[in-house]
Amino acid sequence: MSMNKKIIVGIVLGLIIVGGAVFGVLAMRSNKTDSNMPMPATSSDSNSSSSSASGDTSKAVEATAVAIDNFAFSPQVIRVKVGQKVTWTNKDSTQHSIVADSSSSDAPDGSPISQNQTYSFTFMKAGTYTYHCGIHATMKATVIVD
Ligand SMILES: [Cu+2]
Repeated sequence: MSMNKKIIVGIVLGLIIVGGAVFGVLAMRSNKTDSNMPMPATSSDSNSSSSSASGDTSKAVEATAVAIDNFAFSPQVIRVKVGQKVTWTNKDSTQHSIVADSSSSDAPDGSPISQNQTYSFTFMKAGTYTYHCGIHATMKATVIVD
């Protein structure tokens, strides 16, 4: 390789290194401005999935069977007709019970049931009956009777 070629190669390499450094600085700067851009988007959907403990009554399911599974009533909100019998089946190894929030002869007030046992109650009066587990107060659900 001649002297001139070595100089040219050196200049070219030098330009590549300097150019790379400048490009790198510019890239870092643009990354910094980019990282500031998405900030407003993160605070947009904070309250998208809020539901009350007893369930959204608009999600009522026409059903007369309710499973108690993994410390939850499912479906959480059911809709039945006056005179229909609702049966709860406990799928958990833990005991649960079905107790109306407002004590009344028209509303269920069951004794604890063990795994695979059932409890039934016939609703004879229209109304919205919120209930809970007598053992685990955080387990809540609703029966709408009409
Ligand atoms: Cu329970």
